[in-house]
Amino acid sequence: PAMTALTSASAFPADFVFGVAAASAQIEGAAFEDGKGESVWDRFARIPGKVHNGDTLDVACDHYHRFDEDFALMASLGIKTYRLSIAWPRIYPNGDGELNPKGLDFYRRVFASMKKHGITPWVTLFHWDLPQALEDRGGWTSRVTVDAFARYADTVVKAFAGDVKHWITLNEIVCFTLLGYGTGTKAPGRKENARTVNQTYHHALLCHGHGVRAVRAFGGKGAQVGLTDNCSVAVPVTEKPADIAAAKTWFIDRNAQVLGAIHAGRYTDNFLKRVGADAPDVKPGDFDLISLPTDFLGLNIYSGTFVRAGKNGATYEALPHPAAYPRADSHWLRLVPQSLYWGPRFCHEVYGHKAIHITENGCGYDDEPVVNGEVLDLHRRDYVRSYLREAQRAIADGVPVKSYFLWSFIDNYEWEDGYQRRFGIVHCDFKTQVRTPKLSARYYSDVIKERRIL
Ligand code: PNW
Repeated sequence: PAMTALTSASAFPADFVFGVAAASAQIEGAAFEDGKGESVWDRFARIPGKVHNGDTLDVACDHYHRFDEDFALMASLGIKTYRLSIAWPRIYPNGDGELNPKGLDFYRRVFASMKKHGITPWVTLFHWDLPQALEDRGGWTSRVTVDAFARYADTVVKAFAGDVKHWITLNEIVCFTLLGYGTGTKAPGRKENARTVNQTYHHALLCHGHGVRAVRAFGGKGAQVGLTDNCSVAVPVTEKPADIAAAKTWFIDRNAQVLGAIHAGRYTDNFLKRVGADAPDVKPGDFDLISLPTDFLGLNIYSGTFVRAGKNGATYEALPHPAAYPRADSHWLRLVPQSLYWGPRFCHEVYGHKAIHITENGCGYDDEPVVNGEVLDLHRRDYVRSYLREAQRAIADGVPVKSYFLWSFIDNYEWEDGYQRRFGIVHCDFKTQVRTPKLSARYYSDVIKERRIL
């Protein structure tokens, strides 16, 4: 018999969106051009020992000057949807105060170029590049930042309502709060107490609310808005009911501060009990803003934690990954494709989201040389393929996963790991700025064209 029949490769729904994602600070460069203000990352990168190799964001992929070329390449690969972020310090160099018209001009040119190349933008309002001037006034520990964000969000949504229909308020609250103000591994690199850190979360939640409010007020007809969260994903060790129930309880506990609070319209009793005297200050009306209805939930999912039913009366047991468990080069990036099933499924079951977008998924490696004009990143091809299969399994089980954005289009500034850690499906030579599609770009391009796993 002919062996050409397709067996396991089922198609994605007709309206499923495939895209790629990136963030302003990581790709644009031009860190001090056309009136852009300093961001906390511009400052942090210059503190010795904070970023691998002392890499700065000054040039990055020089996307600021090469966006048209980048969109042409994207279009040639059949990529029709691109998630980007707007750099707050380009629009308001001091966070609030005077508007920088050249900042708006830049994104106007970006959206025009995308339109020309048939690419639809999905826009994140804040992807970690806080204006340093606001940090100097307290940063995320202060409500000054909330007021400034409200104004920034209004300005951006008003300016680009005609270009953008999908808005993401904030990217990964935990990364710029806990990691920026608690552990200090990300900008601004502060090490504050638990109470202060909880307050930064609360301010971030308020900004999310202001983002939703801004899109409702100025986004125009058909505009959609949601948060992108990197929720902690629990994967049951077996798919027996007891392990699934344990995983779900761990998931609810671990995500109480952001997703749980937004959903409940207040901090839950469990959460308040856990944080005790370190609970954030909440002003009357805060949660009216924070829990404004959204249109979707964005999830950045790279990995997951295995959980099983607890012993001796414990509800659950979360397991550390043993050293031998496969991972990418980022220490936190264990290869757990089932996270793309259980993450969306638990979000859907627990919070009832009607549309879930995978706003990031991908993997980073340090050593990916170009050989005969191609990076043979079979590791990334395997990663994408195995995670996509789990997204498909979620869809088959009735979980409303509506899109998949691969992180990232091009190798870029991987925060404290600098330029060494490569997440792109397109290789970037940071000396020459030459772009070279990797094997995974060809693979993903075929998947998008055929709309099924290949
Ligand atoms: C995300 N973790 O960061 C960010 O949204 C991107 O800007 C970043 O480049 C990408 O993923 C790859 O790192 C994360 O510790 C940082 O689990 C840390 C974690 C997860 C995501």
